[in-house]
Order: sequence, then C-alpha cells, then structure tokens
Amino acid sequence: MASWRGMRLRDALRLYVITDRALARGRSEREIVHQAIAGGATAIQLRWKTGPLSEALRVGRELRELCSREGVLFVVNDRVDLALALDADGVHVGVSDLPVAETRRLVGDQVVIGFSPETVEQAREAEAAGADYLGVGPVFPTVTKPDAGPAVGLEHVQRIAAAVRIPVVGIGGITAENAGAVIRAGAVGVAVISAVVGADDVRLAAMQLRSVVDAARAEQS
Ligand code: TZP
Ligand code: MG
Repeated sequence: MASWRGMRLRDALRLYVITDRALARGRSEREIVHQAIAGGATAIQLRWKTGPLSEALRVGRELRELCSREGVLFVVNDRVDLALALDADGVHVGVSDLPVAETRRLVGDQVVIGFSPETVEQAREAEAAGADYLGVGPVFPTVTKPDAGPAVGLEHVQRIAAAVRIPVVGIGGITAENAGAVIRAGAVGVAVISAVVGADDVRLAAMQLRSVVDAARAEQS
C-alpha cells in the first residue's frame, strides 16, 4: 500500500475514530471498528493506555487487517514501537512522547506522523520537524481524557490551522451537533472517542458525524 502522506491524508482525516475499551461497554475493538468503518470512519486510531502490550499487539493486528481491507488509515497512539510492530500507516505523538524528529527518524519517510500541539509555536515546530497532521484540543469539554486540560475552543483550532500548512483535526467533546463548527474553524476533520465508541449504534453515530463533516467541508471548498 502506498504511503498516506501527502494530499490524500486530508480526506483520510475526515472522521477519525479512536478506540477506548472502557467506553465500548464490553464490545470488542474489532466490533466497534468494524461498525465505525461501515458508518464512514476514514481513520482509526488504536489508543492503548492500560493493559499488557501483548494484548495491544493482538488487538492491533485485528484492526490493522480490517483497516487494510477497507482502505482506512490505521494509526497507533503514543507508541512508535507498537506502530512499527503493527506496520501501522501512522503514529500519533504528544508533547510527552518521543519528539516528532526522533519519531520520523525511527519510522522512516512512509509513515504518517500526527502530533498534538498545545501552542501555536509547538504546532509550527512539529510541522518543521516532519509532522503530517496535528490534533488540536480538547476543543470542547470532555471527560474522556481527564489530563487533557481545559477546553481550548474553536478560536484555538482557527489559530493553529492558520499557522501551519499541514492538516488539522479537532478533538475533544465533538459530536454531530458541533462537528460542523470545528470544520468551519479550519479543521479538515474531527477525531472522536465517546461520540462513536460510546454510542448504542456505532454505525449510525459514525454515519451522522461523517455526513456533518462532509457537508461542512463542501461549504468550505
Ligand atoms: N485528546 C484530547 S481530548 C481527547 C483526547 C484523546 C479525548 C477525546 O474523547 P471524546 O470522547 O471524543 O471527547
Ligand atoms: Mg499521547
């Protein structure tokens, strides 16, 4: 499969669904991701915060296979080693993970690198160091990531999107009701956990978000 770096990344970032075992209420990552892709998710991130890495590897292999089969971008959160072991399309790092330049050195020039900046300056530095996209948030209040800090708001998305050339996705507290505003602030897509993973009908929740994002993107172009 050719690299996702470059122009097709903007389309792959439209609806970016991140796994969370606790919010899935007993449903497997595989089942959640299967339904999310059926509803229109364009990117999937394996986010593994607790539990043995061997289990992350097992689950990751399932998601890797599903995403390859469906032509969906597959990203691993935080761990460059896990991303490499899974032959992931991308890896997403934050300010307390390996820096973007080191990550780039390890993963080579085919793998997408996402970064979560806290400031405009960090966003510019990450772009210069080889990041391919930025995740900005929490845009709205969220309880899903307790250490995420207070909501940064739509203006912050706007400021960062205006400061870099690489695509930005909004994250944090995003639902079908507010996703359009995130796109209008300059994001190419939205990253969500609870709105899709926590939904009773995962496929329907993804469909609703995807249609809001696509409509808002069409307005922008
Ligand atoms: N990073 C910033 S906010 C957040 C992450 C991982 C949590 C997003 O979860 P939700 O449920 O979509 O608000
Ligand atoms: Mg992280």
